[in-house]
Amino acid sequence: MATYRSNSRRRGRLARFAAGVAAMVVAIGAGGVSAAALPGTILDESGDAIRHDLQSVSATFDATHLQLHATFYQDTLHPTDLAFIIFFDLDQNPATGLPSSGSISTGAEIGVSFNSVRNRSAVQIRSDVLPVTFGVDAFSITVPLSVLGDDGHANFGIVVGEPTSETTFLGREFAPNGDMGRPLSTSTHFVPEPRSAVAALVGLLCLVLGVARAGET
Ligand SMILES: [Ca+2]
Ligand SMILES: [Ca+2]
Repeated sequence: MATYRSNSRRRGRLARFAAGVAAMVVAIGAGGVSAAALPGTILDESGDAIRHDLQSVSATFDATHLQLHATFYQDTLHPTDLAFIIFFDLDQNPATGLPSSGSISTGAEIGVSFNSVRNRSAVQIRSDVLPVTFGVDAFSITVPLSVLGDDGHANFGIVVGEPTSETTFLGREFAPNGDMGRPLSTSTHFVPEPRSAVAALVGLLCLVLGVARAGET
């Protein structure tokens, strides 16, 4: 277990952010997951947490937004008694950001935090508040890159637990497990916007037609 203090009132400054995460008292670790993960996705094993047993968390981005999505093993997610922080090492440099502390956050410059005692429908990132959508055994968050303050290329990880107050929680589930106490190592993944793909396809089609017509003349 670990105690985390998210900074709803202590806006966004890294030193304060670091001080909160440094409130960790005990860290837990667990084994790996054998299945291969898609790019930008961390898989987590079943049964390593009694509540909020994380199955996967993904972070993908396009030109404008970062999409975060987490799934949980059946009936283990309880949104009304939930807290989490998704950490991001924005510059993908473990030497900057949060120092190694035995937590999942080494190298992180920022966190997307949720605490059901504080707000049951929104996450906080620095001083910004964004909606979170809960589904069956899952949640999703859309973060504008302008709010993230980054191009989307980052390393990430998550700690999930239960709130102990508006600003603190016990972290019980970590992903990736193998990154405990080590720099965040899982990269977000770029996914082109559909309209960009369509535009590229139309462009390719025009090119092919142009070549065909040139061949006819
Ligand atoms: Ca799990
Ligand atoms: Ca960093």
